[in-house]
Amino acid sequence: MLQLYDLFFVSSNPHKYKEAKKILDSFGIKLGFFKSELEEIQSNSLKDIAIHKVKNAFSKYKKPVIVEDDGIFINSLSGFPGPYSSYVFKTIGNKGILNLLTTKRQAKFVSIITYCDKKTIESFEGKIIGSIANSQKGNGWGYDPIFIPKNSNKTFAQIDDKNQISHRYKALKKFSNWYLHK
Ligand code: ITT
Repeated sequence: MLQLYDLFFVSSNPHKYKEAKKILDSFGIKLGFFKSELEEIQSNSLKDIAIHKVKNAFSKYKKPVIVEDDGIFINSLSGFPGPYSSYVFKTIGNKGILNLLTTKRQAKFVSIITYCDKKTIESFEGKIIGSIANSQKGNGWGYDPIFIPKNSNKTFAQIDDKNQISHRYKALKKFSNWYLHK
């Protein structure tokens, strides 16, 4: 069973896995899933957080793994919540974010994908620029109902092609290029 997969996504968040699996399928890479809450350090750097998480994941499963750390960075809030996006989502949520904002609504979503096997650790970054909606729109997970990618008037929760444009897609595309040629 386990050998059906090339590598494993380790995360507490099945939504992230489902999207990552679809994206990697399109590049011919078979991604399995270990649902696990990994040790998360506090840091201003998504990459440092992801590297810590991936070492924890590899030592747990002893198989090639990837982890992902994401952050939504809001310009008018000096990049908040950034690396604290998970905690902020669990505490004040989308409603709390909307209450903090006035007219300036530019934001970006960033994904760091970090791979680890016996020999290597490598990180890949994907970014998408956009803005925060005036209210929640659509039924997506996480910040999807409030994030509008640039050149669209719909939120991530309302569009069909999220997996072809997202921060996750861009990071995984870079990862795939590297992985398939290593
Ligand atoms: P891990 O176990 O993999 O760490 P997590 O959900 O805590 O899962 P992150 O820390 O990477 O993951 O995510 C930061 C927050 O951003 C978290 O609340 C996610 O739900 C949210 N998020 C990440 N990617 C998203 C996306 O594509 N759309 C909506 N919300 C997203």
